[in-house]
Amino acid sequence: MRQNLSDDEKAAYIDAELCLMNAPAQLFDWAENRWDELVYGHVVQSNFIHNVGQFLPWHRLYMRAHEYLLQTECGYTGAQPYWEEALDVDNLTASVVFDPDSGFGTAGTNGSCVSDGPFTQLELHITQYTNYANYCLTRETNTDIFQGATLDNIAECTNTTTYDEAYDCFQQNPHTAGHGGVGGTMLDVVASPSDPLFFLHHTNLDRLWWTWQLNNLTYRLTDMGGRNIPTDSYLAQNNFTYPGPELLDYDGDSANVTTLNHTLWMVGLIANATVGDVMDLRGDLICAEYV
Ligand SMILES: [Cu+2]
Repeated sequence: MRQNLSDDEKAAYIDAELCLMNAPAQLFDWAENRWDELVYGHVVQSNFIHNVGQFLPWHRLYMRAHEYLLQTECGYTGAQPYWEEALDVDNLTASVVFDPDSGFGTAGTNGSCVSDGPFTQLELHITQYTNYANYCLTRETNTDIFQGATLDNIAECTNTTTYDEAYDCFQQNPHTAGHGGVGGTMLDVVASPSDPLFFLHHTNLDRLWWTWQLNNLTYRLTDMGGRNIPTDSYLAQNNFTYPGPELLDYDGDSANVTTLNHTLWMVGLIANATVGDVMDLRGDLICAEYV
C-alpha cells in the first residue's frame, strides 16, 4: 500500500518548495515572496480555522492550494506527499524527513536556526502580530508530544462516529503530535506553515480524516458539524481576537454550526470553495487519492 518517494521525487518536491520561497509575490504589496502569501492565508484566519468545524475541510483545501501553486508556478509534476508520522514514533529524530541531504534538514536545533539541508537560514517574515518580521526557521523536537501520533491514538479517532467527535479527536492527539513533536516554528499555531514540514503533516492528517470517511462513505461524504467560532478559552489561550465580520460575514452559515455551505476562504491563492466541495477527496476540486 504505502508508497515511498524516490530520492529524485524528494528532490523535485523540495526544489518546488524552494521555487515558491524565491518566487515574487503576486497578491500583496508587503509580501517579499510567494511563500509569504501562502503562509499569510493561514495566519490571517488562525482564529477561525482551528477548534471549529471547518478545521479539517479548510486545511484540506489549503493543502490543495499549496500543491496547485507548486504545480502551476513551479513546474512540479508530482503530487503532495504526506509524512506517515506513526512510523516514526519510536525514533522521531531519525525520521527520513529530517535527513539533511534528501529531507528537510536536521530536527533539533533547540531554538537556533535550521542550519543544514535545503532550508538553511530560511528567512521568514510573518508572525501573529506583524508581516514585517525577520526571523529564521527553528525546530525543537519533543518525543513525548509526538506520541500523539501512535496508531492507538489514531484508532481512537477513526473509531468515532460523528464528524463532531472526529474533528475534535483528530485535532487533539494526531494533529498536536506533528506540531509539538517537531516544535519550534511548527509549534506556532499561527505561522506554522512557514515550515515546509507543515504541509507533509497536514496532508497526513487529511489522510486520517479520509480514512475515517472511507469507513462509512454513505454518511461521511456529507457529515459536517462543529462550531464556527472557537471557544472563549481557545481564543484566550492563543491570544486570538474574536473573529470579526471580515470572517463571519462570508462564512455562509447562519448559525454557529458549520455546514456544507460554509465558505473556505483562500485569500486569492486559489478560488474559494465550500466545505461541500472538498468533502469527497475524489471529486473535481481535490481530485486525489492516498497511496
Ligand atoms: Cu492550521
